[in-house]
Amino acid sequence: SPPPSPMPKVGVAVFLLNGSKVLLGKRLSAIGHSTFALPGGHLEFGESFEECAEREVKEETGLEIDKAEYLTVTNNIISEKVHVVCIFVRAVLADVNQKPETLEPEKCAGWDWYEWNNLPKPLFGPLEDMVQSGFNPFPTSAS
Ligand code: 8DG
Ligand code: MG
Ligand code: MG
Repeated sequence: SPPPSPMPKVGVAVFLLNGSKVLLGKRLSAIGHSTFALPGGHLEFGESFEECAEREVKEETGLEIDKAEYLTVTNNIISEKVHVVCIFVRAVLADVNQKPETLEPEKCAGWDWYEWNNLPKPLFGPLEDMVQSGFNPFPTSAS
């Protein structure tokens, strides 16, 4: 029988907003190695976007989030083998005193807060495309 056709995956990425800052980490995964990206991961069977956002942020940073809310979706054809439909969600910290931990050191060099108007470089491709298009994740105009 022919080899199975690859299928697009569903990703969920989280703009964790803290004042006018967002949480980013330098990726160590093959996809987007050394670029700065939002916490997030793949949607599991039966999950809502908000549940996936909560779970991935917790797994990757230890942080508890609140007010998870759908923002937008992008279609990311990253390579011949990687195609991810990415759902972007925003959220805030459940407890503003919580500090991010690097819980998946093989996938991320470390998390930090960055001013929306002074983002680090290079950003992960799909995130860079959104910033270039003028996308702003803040509810009003905190940035
Ligand atoms: P998992 O095994 O924990 O489910 O997945 P992961 O290893 O945490 O996946 P990921 O690569 O961090 O995220 C899944 C996909 O979501 C990623 O390959 C492409 C897409 N994606 C974007 N933009 C962003 C972003 O800014 N951050 C993250 N984490 N993923 C993003 O298109
Ligand atoms: Mg993950
Ligand atoms: Mg991830």
